[in-house]
Amino acid sequence: MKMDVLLGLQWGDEGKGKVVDYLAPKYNVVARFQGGPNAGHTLEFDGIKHVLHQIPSGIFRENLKNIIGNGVVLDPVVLKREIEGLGKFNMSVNQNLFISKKATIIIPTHKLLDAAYEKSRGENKIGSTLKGIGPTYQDKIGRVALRVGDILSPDFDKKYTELVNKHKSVLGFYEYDLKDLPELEKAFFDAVEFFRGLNLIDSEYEVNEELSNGQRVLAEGAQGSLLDIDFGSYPFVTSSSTMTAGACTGLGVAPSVIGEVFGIFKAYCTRVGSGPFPTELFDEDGERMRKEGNEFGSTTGRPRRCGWIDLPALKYSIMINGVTQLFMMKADVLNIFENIKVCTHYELPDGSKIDKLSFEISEIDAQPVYQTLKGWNCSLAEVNKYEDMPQELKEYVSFLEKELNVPIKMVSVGPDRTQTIMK
Ligand code: 2SA
Ligand code: MG
Repeated sequence: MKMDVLLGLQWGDEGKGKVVDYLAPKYNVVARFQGGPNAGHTLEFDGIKHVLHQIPSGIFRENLKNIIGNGVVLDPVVLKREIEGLGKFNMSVNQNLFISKKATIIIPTHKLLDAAYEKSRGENKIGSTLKGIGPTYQDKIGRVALRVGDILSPDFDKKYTELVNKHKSVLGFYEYDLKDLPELEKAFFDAVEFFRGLNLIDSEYEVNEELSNGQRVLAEGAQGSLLDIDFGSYPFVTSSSTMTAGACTGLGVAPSVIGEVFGIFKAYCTRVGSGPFPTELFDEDGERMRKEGNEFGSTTGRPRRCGWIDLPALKYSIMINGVTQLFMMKADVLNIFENIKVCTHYELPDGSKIDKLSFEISEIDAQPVYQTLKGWNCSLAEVNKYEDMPQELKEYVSFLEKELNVPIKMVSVGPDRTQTIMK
């Protein structure tokens, strides 16, 4: 069996959680491969909204294994809270949640370092979620991090103290106040105790064995391709590989095993945090998108920046990920617009046009060049199948398919599971 991969093609918050939950009945395993509690995957069904941060979005479907892979950075405190939260819905998470012993652990001082680094950047802050993501990946690559398997070792406290002492010296350099640390450490060690009772496994064997046994595996990406550590608008990126290749390293699966690559994008664009965003709207239209789309960070509550769809950026994401199917989300948010703009190129200060995200693009004042399409400007509440979609929406979909050269197989017309149109 091949492993399918589902990714966000923009700056995150494309609606990946909803799609994973929708597709989950077709799969036996859903696995997260990168990121950590910076993610906020929102799912809605039976009138209840759920936000998942570290647990894969297949958790609400019965008889489905959910795996947190080695590429993830995991905060035990957040995980404990998430599992306890699901307990309220009678979810016996422990039966179908499995965690890689090779995943990296976020410790309290990683969060303090995240805050200290952000503060030191002044005007140039990344807009990090302050969940400790960057400093934890930094320690992983620096070969000093703690991994999930380490919590089972009798040396865990010693290893922890060694790492904390390193962090304290850096925090001292930044003159960072450590007054909150004892309280954070208490919660951390409580959560580590809880963690020891979870299913800690060598997930690369689990995933590969499931595939060999003919089971269907879906890899669930977090954040988006334009936040990728290599290909995003560096340094305004997250610290993990958010692309298809990241699913291979983050789960221990060979590239030849990748099957379909589902690219999720919004019918417009949002970004939370700093960094270039060529189609960003600072006017009334941007405000209307934010309000209609409820565009506020599901982890931090920060207002998201909003703008029109950006085709050069989407083409880039499709290229680096090898996307085979596109899913367009939040079409209903554009119901309110008479006209819809699509950025087809960027114009450079010398008047030339490009449609590539070159190394220099973020340094240059690239202005979006738009093509205007007629909006459908009506409710999509009664739309249950593709044929029922207003003509202008069908034309928007065909226009994008032609430009992007990949079929759009799903159009989401509302947050609920049921508001999903397959083509
Ligand atoms: P970090 O915390 O080091 O990964 O931040 C680095 C950049 O990556 C962005 N980032 C995100 N962008 C969109 N959505 C994310 N998840 C949450 C959500 C975010 C939230 O689902 O809404 O609630 O604010 C996410 N996670 C990281 C971040 O904004 C920085 O630009
Ligand atoms: Mg999100």
